[in-house]
Amino acid sequence: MNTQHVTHQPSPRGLVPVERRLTASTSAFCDCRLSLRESNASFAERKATLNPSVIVAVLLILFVTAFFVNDVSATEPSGAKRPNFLIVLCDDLGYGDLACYGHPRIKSPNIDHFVTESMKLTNCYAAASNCSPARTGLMTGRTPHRVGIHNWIPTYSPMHVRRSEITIATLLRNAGYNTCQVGKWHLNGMFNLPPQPQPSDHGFDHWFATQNNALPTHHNPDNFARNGKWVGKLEGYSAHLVAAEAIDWLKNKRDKSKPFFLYTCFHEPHEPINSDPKYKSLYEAPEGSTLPNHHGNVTQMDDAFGRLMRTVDELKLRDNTLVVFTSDNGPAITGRHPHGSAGPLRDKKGYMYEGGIRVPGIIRWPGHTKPGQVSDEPVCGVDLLPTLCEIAGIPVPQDRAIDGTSFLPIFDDKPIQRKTPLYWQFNAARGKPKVCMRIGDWKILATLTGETIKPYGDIRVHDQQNLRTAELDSFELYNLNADIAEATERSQQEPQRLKAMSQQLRKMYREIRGESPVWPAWKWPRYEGKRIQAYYRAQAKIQQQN
Ligand SMILES: [Ca+2]
Repeated sequence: MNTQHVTHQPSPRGLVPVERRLTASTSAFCDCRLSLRESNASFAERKATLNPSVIVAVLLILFVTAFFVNDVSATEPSGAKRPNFLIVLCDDLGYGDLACYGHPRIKSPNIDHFVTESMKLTNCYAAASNCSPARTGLMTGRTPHRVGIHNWIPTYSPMHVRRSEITIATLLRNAGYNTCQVGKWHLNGMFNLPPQPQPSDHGFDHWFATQNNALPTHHNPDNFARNGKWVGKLEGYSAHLVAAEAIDWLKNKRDKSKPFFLYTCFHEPHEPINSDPKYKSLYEAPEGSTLPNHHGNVTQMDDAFGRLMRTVDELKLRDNTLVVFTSDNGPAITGRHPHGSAGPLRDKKGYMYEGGIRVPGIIRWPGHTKPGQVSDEPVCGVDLLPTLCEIAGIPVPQDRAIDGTSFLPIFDDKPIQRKTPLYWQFNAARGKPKVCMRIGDWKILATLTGETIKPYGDIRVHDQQNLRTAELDSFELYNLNADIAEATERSQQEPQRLKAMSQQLRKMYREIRGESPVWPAWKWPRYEGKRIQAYYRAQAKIQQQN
């Protein structure tokens, strides 16, 4: 028996050995483990010369170990006492896309009300500037490049969150939580296909999901699967379909003897956008403008969020449920939908500047967060896993780098003491910088040597080689407290800070690059794009006929 060993064996339920769950229990127990390890070594070496006193000592240690194992299991908080976790993740909702974050037109009454009951984060970050990597960071507590999620994952791509990764859902399920994921998954290419792990393999008891976007649009999507079975064409709009499933699970399907972890991933307002006319009609715009569709899409999500929150109240779950509302990256702002907003931040989705990564973040946990409380402390998606682990009494995995830090101190208006700085990397990022790091008010960004990787879904051999060999090249430095728009580059005025931060960034970059896996070459079939284009062509034809 080696109590330090943590296995990497793949398992549908992941692995949290009892030994690991005990690591934070008592120092006395740690001492005991050490003694046991030493005793085992001695036992192996001296088994031919065992005497009764050694046997008694070993049995005594085993008894004490067993006592602590049982004791820790017995003293784990009971299901009823541990808080529930409800994570609500939007898709491409920018920092400025809600009324409560300053948008002048978008109507988001449910979220605006929710923020009055909650803590509002002004420095909340996604773990990346686009979908799959950001969701990877949220689920694993690890910076996504480390995990090998280098970019968004197209349908059928070999890129995926491997079985060897341990998600927060797996940790919570192993600790007795009932877990559910609804909406956009986007942690694999071969969604609902055998070669890659599915939501159930990454910790979810119940799931109702799409690989990426709701297709062909948010209206009447036909690409959902529920617990491994395709469900066919659905009627309605994605946000309400996703909320309805979450509500049904909360009311009728979950195991009410257990606390729950519900991960609700709305598709809105990611393209291909399609909003119910009742939400579009709330916005006046010139004929032909896509603004009502985009703004109405945020309102559509807001309405579904409101339904979900009302259910939490109806079921009297509010007081014992920690709710986190956030987004996976900044606004897309595309030719078809140029209406998203990053507020005062620079650039948008796909960039390393703040518009790509800083997002709305609202947390409600009655008795812990205060209504109307505002925190300016930087918090990131990778912090979710260590935070929920701390609340649930589960030690974070010790056999791998966890980049996030528990954000519990902010509930008491205290700063987060980070061992690992906030870090982002996207080799195919738009704009020049591909890597960045934030420490306190300061942010450093770096370009990379070598050929720029195109932000497409192909996996090319030389791109994979480039991921392994590119080095940090030139740097930019900003003080985000004084300059939220990243308008004034400060490296000339701060040479010492630039030197220290660039050295730290280089060290972290190389360590992460060394861990990141390489994927096989793969040609992107553009399956989703073809489906979406076919839908638009069919719609245009219908309009012509009318
Ligand atoms: Ca996204």
